[in-house]
Amino acid sequence: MSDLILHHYPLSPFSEKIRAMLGYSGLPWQSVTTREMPPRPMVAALAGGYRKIPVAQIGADVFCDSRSIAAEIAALSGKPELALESCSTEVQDYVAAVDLEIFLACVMAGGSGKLNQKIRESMSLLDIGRFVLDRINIGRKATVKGVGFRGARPRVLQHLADLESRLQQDFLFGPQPNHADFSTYHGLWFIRDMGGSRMIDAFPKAIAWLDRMKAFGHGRRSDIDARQALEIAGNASPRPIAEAFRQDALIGREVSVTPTDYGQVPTPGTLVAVMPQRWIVARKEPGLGTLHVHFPRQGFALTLA
Ligand SMILES: N[C@@H](CCC(=O)N[C@@H](CS)C(=O)NCC(=O)O)C(=O)O
Repeated sequence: MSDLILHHYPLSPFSEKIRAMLGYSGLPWQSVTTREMPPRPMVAALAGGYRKIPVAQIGADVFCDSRSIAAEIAALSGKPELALESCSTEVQDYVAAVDLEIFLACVMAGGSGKLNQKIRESMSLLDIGRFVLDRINIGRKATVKGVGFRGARPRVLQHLADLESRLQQDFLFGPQPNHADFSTYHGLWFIRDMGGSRMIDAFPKAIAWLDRMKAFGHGRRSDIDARQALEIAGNASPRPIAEAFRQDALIGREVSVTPTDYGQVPTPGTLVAVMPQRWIVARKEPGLGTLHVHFPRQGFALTLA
């Protein structure tokens, strides 16, 4: 059993990106199912203010954003192609677009009776109301507006046409998948497998690729509850940080790290590591002690408290 714990919910596309990576990696993992919107007190106890899902945990180290989580899966499974930082600049630029602009277009184009049915099955009426208000609120405050509802379907169709012409091999950038395949997968999974959309029907290579991705499954998952996950964090100490990452002039200062695109809730803490792709802040959580929370630098802002 690996020590990786994923906090996620079934309908979350970015969680599906990570679940599929876990399937591909073959790594056993522990699953904690969260609600579809805050309040999520157990996740908040680990990640501070960060409000997006998925969040992962290894002992007292907490990983925010699918890119930090992917880097951990890559290291644990010995599959460097899953870490975005191991990929070429071309792949990194592609992922930046597909995980933001295309993701938003997929979510907007994905609405359907089938999806509404799934939502009704997984949430109470009161929670559906809260969920809708929460997402309206996120949209209002977002700094990225995307293509909007009207532009979403044409944008997804354009993306599918691009995908169709890229797929000259089994995966997007070669015979094996890398981070980009999983970033592309989750938006289309949401549209086709959650929403039942037929948009992909005219793109045979994209269908075959999506089925290849889906066949990775979710790997070896065992379910635990959030209380057990917190107990694991409380009984662990954050892993040591190499001296090379403790040289920045801001080390030891009180800071906040906040996403710059949407869901911009800051996580305050003490800066303990500055890495080429990552910041780590230490926070003290009552009952759990010191936790180290990891963020990618790209798409996040660090400010002095
Ligand atoms: N850049 C983030 C995006 C994560 C994201 O947008 N997650 C969605 C769910 S798929 C979310 O948090 N929505 C609001 C919520 O669940 O509260 C990542 O790569 O993990």
